[in-house]
Amino acid sequence: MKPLTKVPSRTPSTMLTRMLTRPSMTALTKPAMKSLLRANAIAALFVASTAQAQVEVKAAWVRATVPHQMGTGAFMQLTAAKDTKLVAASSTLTPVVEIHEMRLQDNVMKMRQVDAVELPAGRTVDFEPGGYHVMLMELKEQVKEGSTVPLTLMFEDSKGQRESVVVEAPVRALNAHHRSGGHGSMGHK
Ligand SMILES: [Cu+2]
Repeated sequence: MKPLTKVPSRTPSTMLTRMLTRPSMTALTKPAMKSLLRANAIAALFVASTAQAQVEVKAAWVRATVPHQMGTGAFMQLTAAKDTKLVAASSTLTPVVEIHEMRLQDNVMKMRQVDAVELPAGRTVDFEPGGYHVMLMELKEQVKEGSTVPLTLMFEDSKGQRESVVVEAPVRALNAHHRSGGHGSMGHK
């Protein structure tokens, strides 16, 4: 697949900016996103398979990094129309993207990779600091506030049908929504 955009981009296109201001990001049902995808020569098949997106992605954001920081998290709210799982994530920012869960274990916040996150029908599942997150690893460049990070989320329903949803996640400051135990500056791997 051809990269959506060069990342991090200091000057997201006006189209992206418009999209980002929308409260809801069922991205591929939006005409703007469709034309954006076409403009970037993403395969037509990809658009077709996501035309009736079953998962709504809201409030996606990525935590900004400090220079030389290797990893950061992407956070969002996912609501599936029918029982679905998030099974993979990818980004043009880095080839190494994993789904992680953070939880308290013996009084220590620990992070582990998970194969999938269940999205029961109609229930919003929060990806947030201190919980589930999409981990962007082996970063080559600083992820700066004001830029956006393209994320492709791959979902699979109970019949094994897959669909992907692309979102442009704005980058927010390091301390945004910060909780103790957040791992924005934690080393990884
Ligand atoms: Cu992580």
